[in-house]
Amino acid sequence: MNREWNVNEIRKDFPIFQSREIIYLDNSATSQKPYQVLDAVTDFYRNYNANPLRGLYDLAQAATEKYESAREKVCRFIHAESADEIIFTRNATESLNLVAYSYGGMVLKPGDEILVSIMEHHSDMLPWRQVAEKTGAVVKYLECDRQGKITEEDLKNAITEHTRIVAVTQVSNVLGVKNDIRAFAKICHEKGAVLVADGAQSVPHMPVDVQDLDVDFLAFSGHKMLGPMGVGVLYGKKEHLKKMPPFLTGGEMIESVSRDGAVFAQPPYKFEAGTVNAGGAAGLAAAIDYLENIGFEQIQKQENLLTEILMEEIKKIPFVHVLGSENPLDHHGIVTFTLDGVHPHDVAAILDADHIAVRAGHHCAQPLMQQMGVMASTRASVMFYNTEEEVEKFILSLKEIRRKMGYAE
Ligand code: 7TS
Repeated sequence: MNREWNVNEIRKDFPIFQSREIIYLDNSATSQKPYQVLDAVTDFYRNYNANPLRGLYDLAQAATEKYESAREKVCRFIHAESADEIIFTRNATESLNLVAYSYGGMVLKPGDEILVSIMEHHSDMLPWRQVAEKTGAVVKYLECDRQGKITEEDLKNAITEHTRIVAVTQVSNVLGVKNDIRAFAKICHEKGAVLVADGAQSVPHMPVDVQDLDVDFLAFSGHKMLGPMGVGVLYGKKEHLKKMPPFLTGGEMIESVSRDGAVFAQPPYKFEAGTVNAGGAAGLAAAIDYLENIGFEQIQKQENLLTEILMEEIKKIPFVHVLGSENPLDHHGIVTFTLDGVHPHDVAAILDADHIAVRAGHHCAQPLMQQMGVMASTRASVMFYNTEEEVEKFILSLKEIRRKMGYAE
C-alpha cells in the first residue's frame, strides 16, 4: 500500500509548489493540497452534483453515496465503531462549539466544573466559557509546566467530583507537545467526566484510534490534513450523540415536523442541518487516501527528521529561544520561538522577503502565551512534503534577521 518515498516526487503532487516560489512552513495553520484532492472536489461537482440526502433521482442518490462513503472513510481512518459517530462540520471550531453547546448545554448545572487545559486553542476554550456563562458552570484551567507537560498527576489533582467535562488538545498548536489522551480519558471516566479531545494538530500527523483512546469526542479540520477548507469532523460516542439535542436546526435533520413539534433524525443527521458540504467531504476522503498511501510511518519519519534539524540548528543560534521542550520528539513538527530584540511580525516579514512562510503572533492561544511570559512568537511548522533543503534555507535566513534589523551581530 505504501508509496515509495521520494519527497521530490511527492512535491510534484502539490500544484502550489510549481506555481509559486515558496518555502511553506505554516502547515499548522493549513496544509497545502495535492491534485488528487483538488480533482476529487472537481469530480464531485462535475459528475455527482445534486443535493445529497434528499433527492430520490439517480444523480441525487449518487451524490448521497459519495457523501456517505466519505463518512465511512473517516470512520475507518480514526477507527470509530460506526459511521453514525462521524458528524461532518465546517471545521474543528464548529465541532468544538457543537459539543460545548449541545453536550455541555445538556449536562451542565450551576456549580459544575469544566476543566480546560491552558494550552488550548481559543476554539477549545471560548465555547466552554460561553456555555459556562449560560449554564452557571465554571471553567477551571488545567495547567502545564514550562515544557508544556501535563502529567496524569496534574489531571488527578485538578479534577473534582464536580467536573463534568475535560477539554484537552492531543497536540498543542504552539508547543507541539502531545498529551496522553488515553491516560487522561481513563482518569476522566473514573471521575464520571467526559473527555473532549482536540485533534486538529494530531489527526493529520499520526495514527489516531478513538476506540483505543476511549475518548468521548474528537474534533478536527479537513484543511489541515490536505483536505479542502470548509469540512471538519466531530467524532462522538454513540451513547452521547443519541442523547444530545441538535446544535443547529433546519432542513434534513428531522424525521417529521408539525405545527407545534418536531421529531429529530438519528445521529449523525440530527447534527447536520442544511445542505452539506459534499464536495468538501469527497475532497477529505481523497486526502485520507493520500495520507494512507504514504503511510504515517513515513510521514512521521520525515516530519521528525525535519523537526530534529530545526531544533538542532536553532539551538546553535544564541538569540533564538524555542518555547516548550528541548527534545525534538516532543514537538511533532511544530517549533515556536522568540528572537531577541525583534518582534515576531518583523521576523515573519523578513522571512517572507526570502519566500519563507511562517506564522507570527499569539497563535490563537493567548492564555498559553501569557503563561509562557511572551506576548507573541514566531512558529515554523512542517509537513511531510517539506525538505531538508527548505529547513536549511530557513535556518540561514533566521541567522540573518538580527543583522538585517541593524544589530551588530
Ligand atoms: N484546535 C487547534 C489545536 C488548532 O491548531 C486550530 C487551528 C483549531 C483548533 C481551529 O481550527 P479551524 O480549522 O476550526 O480554524 N490552528 C491554527 C493555527 O495554529 N494557526 O492557524 C490556525
